[in-house]
Amino acid sequence: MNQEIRERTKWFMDARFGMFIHWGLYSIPACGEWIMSQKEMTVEEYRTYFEQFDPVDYDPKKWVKLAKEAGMKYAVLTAKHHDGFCLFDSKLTDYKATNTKAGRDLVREFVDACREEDLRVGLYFSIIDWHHPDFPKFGDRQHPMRNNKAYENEEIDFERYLEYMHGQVKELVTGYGKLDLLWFDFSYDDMTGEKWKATELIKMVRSYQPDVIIDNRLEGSGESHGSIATEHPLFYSGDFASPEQIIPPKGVCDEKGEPIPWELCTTMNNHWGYCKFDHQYKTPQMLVRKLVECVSKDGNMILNVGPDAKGNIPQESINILTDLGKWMSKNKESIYGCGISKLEKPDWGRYTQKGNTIYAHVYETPLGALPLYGIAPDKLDKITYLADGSEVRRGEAWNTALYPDIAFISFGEDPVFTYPLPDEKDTVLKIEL
Ligand code: H79
Repeated sequence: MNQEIRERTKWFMDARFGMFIHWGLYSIPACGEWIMSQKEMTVEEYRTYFEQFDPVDYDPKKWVKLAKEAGMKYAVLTAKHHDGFCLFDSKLTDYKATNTKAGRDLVREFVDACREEDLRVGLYFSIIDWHHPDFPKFGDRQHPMRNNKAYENEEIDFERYLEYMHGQVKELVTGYGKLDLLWFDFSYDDMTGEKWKATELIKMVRSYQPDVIIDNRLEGSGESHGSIATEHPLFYSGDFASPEQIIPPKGVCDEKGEPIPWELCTTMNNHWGYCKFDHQYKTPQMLVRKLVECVSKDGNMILNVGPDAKGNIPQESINILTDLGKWMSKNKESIYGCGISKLEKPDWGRYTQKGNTIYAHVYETPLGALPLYGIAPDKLDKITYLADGSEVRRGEAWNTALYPDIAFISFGEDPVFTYPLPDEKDTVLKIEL
């Protein structure tokens, strides 16, 4: 990874935890953000939602406060998703929030809210656009991006589309102050890199926003990291990899095996956009563990919410965020600025590390004393419960002689016996070497 990327992504790698917000016209039918494509709707049919859009409860300050209370350090909003509807006041289209009942630039308010609450601010921008007449929508019935039968006879001028797309990106990077992050989505098949005139696009973006962090999807997708994960990244390969709905088994490295910045993007239930019938939410405990998993592999997690048509984040999501916030308020030190540990992954949980401090995330009650694999007894300086700072007792194996190289700890009175974890949900030990 080059020095420039390392410097620009410093805040991002330290932040570790962000909020993704998928919101647009699709929150009205409430079946996820792909409904236009899945139902093979025409632009005219989908326009019904444009006529209906009236987010009376839109108050991005509320969203941003929730993110902050959950311990998130940045937030990314869909300025435009695949359906082409703009939450911002683009001069290049009428298909925008300004022309709906909302009557104003919703991106502007979001950006302002983030800055007010001291959150880093990012915008998601779909390079796919199902609304623009010059964007291809048909051609391969097997392909999710090219299966809208309504457009069987389409005749398009892709150059014209690119001019539009580049123009909108320019509006975003020139009209909203300093942006911290841009999340382009996504390349597929041969629609990648220079097909989007990616070099020209990135040059333009960088001329206005030299420090903005850019994802890798002008070249890659959820399925391929692109050349960012090789020894010779292209100019437009981006600053971070963006694995979607999966944590890579070993994080993300380049060909030399050097870690590169990456961010898991994931949903709380199984949809990005608001979906009224999807109540299959992950538990807060699972999400905490996924965050820890990312950090233990040098990555970030951006967790999605899909506000409803009025602009409210679903109560289920609010409850989850509140729980995450409780955990983070006690244990954030094991997340921010932390990364992969030099120690091997323990079978009872995870290690994260910052400098000489190890954070042991203990998931299971041990058989006897807890073996701190990889840490010799004489290497230990001090162990405390991160949640309250109280000291943790040294333990020992029943047959310590067999394990002279492993430090043990005990959760109770007797150094060799089993005790339940102080709090099964969030036992994090701070170990100073
Ligand atoms: O913005 C979110 C998604 O809409 C977009 N990227 C994230 C951040 C995205 N997710 N998946 N994809 C793009 C690739 C396409 C997946 C598909 Fe499907 C599988 C399209 C059709 C089948 C997912 C499932 C969407 C509809 C059904």
